[in-house]
Amino acid sequence: MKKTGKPVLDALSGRKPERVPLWLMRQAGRYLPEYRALRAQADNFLDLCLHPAWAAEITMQPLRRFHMDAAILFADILLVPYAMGQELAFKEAVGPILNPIAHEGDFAKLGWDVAKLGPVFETLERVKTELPDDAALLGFAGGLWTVACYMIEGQGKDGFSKAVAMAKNDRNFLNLLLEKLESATIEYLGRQIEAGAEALYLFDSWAGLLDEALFNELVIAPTKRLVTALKLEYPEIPVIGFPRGAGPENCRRFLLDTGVDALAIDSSIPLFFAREELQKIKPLQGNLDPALVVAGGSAMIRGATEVLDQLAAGPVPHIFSLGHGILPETPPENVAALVSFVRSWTAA
Ligand code: 1CP
Repeated sequence: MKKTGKPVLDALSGRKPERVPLWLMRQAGRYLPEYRALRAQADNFLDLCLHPAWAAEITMQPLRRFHMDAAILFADILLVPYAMGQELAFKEAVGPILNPIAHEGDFAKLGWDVAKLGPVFETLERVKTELPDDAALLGFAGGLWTVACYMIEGQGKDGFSKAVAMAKNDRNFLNLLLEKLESATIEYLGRQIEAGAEALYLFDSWAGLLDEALFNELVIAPTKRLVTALKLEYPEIPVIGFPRGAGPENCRRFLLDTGVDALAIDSSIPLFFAREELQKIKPLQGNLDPALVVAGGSAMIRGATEVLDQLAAGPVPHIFSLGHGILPETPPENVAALVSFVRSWTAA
């Protein structure tokens, strides 16, 4: 098979690239002063996402500063509910606030107007023209369960108890919502591919709230349907799944059953399990603890060395990244030190 010249895409198709591919989850954003400067010019975060010149610039910022092997579209998982007509605002120091969907009456009001996301596709088209030849362009969406959590709860919340209660007691309603999210997300991701996304990322950040049976029904099954639909039309576009907090065994079944091309693992997955049980199935991405990049110094280098020695030294390609998003308080110079360390690492 021909190499693509893009280490991330080579790794995702199972070919071992010349160097360990590297990008960091949530690499664009608040820890970068150049992001904060642009953010200050916009009235609110939604405007920033829907302004292609700004969003393209923010997507490129981490690549200008550090030698990353991928750019990830600057947008948010909550743009899907926005295009469904759910009221959405991002409040400073609070986070996203949505008008919660509590019963069928609220549900009936939801539509789907993909044209509202036209600026997102334009962002991808712009980034495509600026991207270095060796960097891959990643599109993304939220996992259906995670997006449903925010739609039901109306905000980010520890435990998402209303959504979890609905998962246990009011499945008809939740199933309707997931079906609607599924068709919307398939169209949204297809349009991202048409606009230039070369691989897709599915953030199921709240997958860890579900027990095994609910994880099967609300994470594995919908992800499988999503991946199957996308592969039917775009068989060459790889998909990375991120069922955060799911735990080792659920991750294994996710990787076996959903059809994703690679699994992003969070920092709680033991490296030994990752290497022996998960990497034997498909390539992995991860999983340095983001807190170690805040700490920097020898703790960060020790953590990165462990990840590389365990996951990047063997025959299966590995994408080096974090176990969750980079934290806003991360010093950019620590990111620079991490990138240069990963670039200089060679298997012992
Ligand atoms: O004021 C600001 O600057 C807003 C902060 C911010 C940013 C920079 C939000 C609000 N979203 C984003 C961008 C974003 N979100 C990206 C762009 C690419 C990048 O940063 O590199 C991506 C991929 C996301 C994905 C996202 N949004 C997730 C999944 C990943 C994860 O972190 O688990 C989730 C859960 C969201 C919801 C969301 N949007 C914003 C916030 C603060 C949150 C989390 C709220 C909560 O804690 O529940």
